[in-house]
Formats: sequence, C-alpha cells, structure tokens
Amino acid sequence: MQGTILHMLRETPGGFVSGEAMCQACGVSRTAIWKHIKDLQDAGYQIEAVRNKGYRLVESPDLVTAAEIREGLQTTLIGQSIIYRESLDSTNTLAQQMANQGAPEGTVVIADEQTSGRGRRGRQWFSPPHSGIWMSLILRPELPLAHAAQITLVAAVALCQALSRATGVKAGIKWPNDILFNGKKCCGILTEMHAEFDQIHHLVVGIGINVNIPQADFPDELQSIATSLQAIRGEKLARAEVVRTVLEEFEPLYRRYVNNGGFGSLRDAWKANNITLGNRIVAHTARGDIEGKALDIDEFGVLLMEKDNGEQEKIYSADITVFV
Ligand code: BT5
Repeated sequence: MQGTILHMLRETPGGFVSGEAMCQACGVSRTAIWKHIKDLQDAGYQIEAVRNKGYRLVESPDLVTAAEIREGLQTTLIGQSIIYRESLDSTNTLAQQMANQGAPEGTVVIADEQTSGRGRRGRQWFSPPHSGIWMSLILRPELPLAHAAQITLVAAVALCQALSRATGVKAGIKWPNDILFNGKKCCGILTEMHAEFDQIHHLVVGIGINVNIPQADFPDELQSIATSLQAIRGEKLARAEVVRTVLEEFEPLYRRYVNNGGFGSLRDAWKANNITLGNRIVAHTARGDIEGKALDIDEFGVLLMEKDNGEQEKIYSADITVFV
C-alpha cells in the first residue's frame, strides 16, 4: 500500500494528491492513509500535508526498500518479489533460508546494512548502512551442476554493463568475481549453491556494490584497493535506481545463460568487458601461485593462462592479481 501511495505522489511531481484519491486507490479509510503517510515520514520521506489539498512529496530519502526499487522496474522475472530488511547479518544467509523454503526464482533479498557481510573463503565484506547495495538473487536454472559456477561470470557481465551505465565511466571485470574502476574494486560477487544429484536446486548470487561511500570512509586496509560509484562519478547516486539498472541488465543475460545451456553464448560479452585477458597475472590457487599471461576464457568460464615456461594451464578457481 505504501508503494501505491508513493507511486501516486511521484506521478504528481510538485503537486498535491487528495486523501480521497488515495483512499479510493487503496480501498482504505482516510485514517489508514494518514497512518501510512506517518510511516513514510518516519522513514525519511518529506511529505507535506495541507488541509483540503492533500499530500505532496517534497523529497525522498535514498532508500533501497521494495517500494523504491519497484518504482519503474522493467523486469518480468528478477525482482518480482523483493524482501527488504534494514539490517541483516548477510543477505546471502537469508536468501539461502528462503530458497530452501521455496521462495520463487527471481526473488531479491536486500538490506541497508550487513553486520557480517562475507566474501569468498570466509573473508569479510565491508557493508556499512545507507551507502551500498547489499543484495542476493535467488535463481533456479534448470542446468546441470557443471554450469553453476558460471553464473558468477554472467552476473559480472551484467554488473559491469550496469555500473558503466550508472556512472558514465567504463568499468572492467577481473576474473572471476570483481568489478573494478581504475584498478580498484567497487563490486564483488559471491555465488553459493544448493544441488541435488547432478541438478542445481538453487543458486544464491550475492552482490555487493559500494555506491555512496566517500573514499575516506573505507577502512585503512581497503583504502588502496576499494572504490565507490560516488568516488568515480563525483556525486551521489540514487541506490534504488542503480539496483533497477543491475536487475534490468541481468535479466536478459540470465535468460541467455539458461536457454543456451550455460556461459558459452555470453563469452564474447564477457570478453568485451574484461580487464584480465592479455595481461600478466598471478593466479593464487589452492596449489600455490602460478605466474604468467592470461590468454583466454573458454565456454565454461575457465581461465587459460600461459606460464613463463611456455606451458598452458587451466585455472578453475583462484584469486588473481592483474598487472596492467
Ligand atoms: C567478494 O569476495 O568479492 C564477494 C563479495 C560479495 C558481497 C555480497 S554483499 C551481499 C551478499 N551478502 C554477503 O554476505 N555477501 C554478498 P572476495 O573476492 O573474497 O573479496 C573479499 C575481499 O574484498 C576482502 O578480503 C577485502 O580485501 C575486499 N573487500 C571487503 N569489503 C569490500 C568492499 N566493500 N569493497 C571493496 N573491497 C572489499
């Protein structure tokens, strides 16, 4: 209902919407409308109420609530259900629970802050309040297990395109799960999965984007390696709008991944957005560090590198350092 009220206020920019019109649209009493307006004001919306005129939206806060994200969202699958919480330990944890309980494909779990945001291999993800996008997508692709990890690469293409669009500055993908601007990380992806036999039961794609974090607000250990959209663009961005851009870029790529049986058909798009291939890299793998040149990525998303002794090596899983 709050979504309907906000929508009506936004449809009349600068003007008043009568309480009566809201009552009719929502099918509730004037008192109920007034209560919702109070709740919106408490959440930070500046709404002016004038007797005999109605309500006017003066200013909206930068929120990532379901109502804010839905406003004008152009997708038909991803984000049809949105679960918002002010604070969560990790959106991936709640998304996993909800997926296990049958939440539909395309469900988005999003929080204003995370108290235990996580990266890969038990690392921490800095997720302060009011300034980032910390969200998880629940997906149920009907694909064999072998294709599950490729979803990280699909999401990376979508994010790279979305963040380039949002800032007007070209972002780049560092294999496998980082989006960088000028060599600094602004977004990371954490895919977790649940499989039964050889089939994917569900995937949870966790996405962290630093949006309105001034460079000085990153902790010391992230100062030289992290950046935010605000730092790149030179001004704040509306987080809900960035979420919509991400979901809208992701949906068609996800459909291609599902309908064409994996990452192969997105390989060219990945290559067009990557900053990994052609460069010297060190792959930090479970078997130790491997140095050489990143040559190519295959249709399964595996990185091919040429070692300094001329031998070729396939990298399935690693952190990499790129020397540009
Ligand atoms: C990642 O891991 O990059 C995956 C990050 C996924 C975060 C999202 S937020 C929503 C969802 N819920 C979660 O709990 N997680 C997901 P990895 O490649 O392991 O990188 C982690 C490393 O990035 C850390 O060890 C730090 O060095 C660095 N780091 C931590 N926070 C950062 C931030 N906000 N921005 C840039 N770098 C960060």
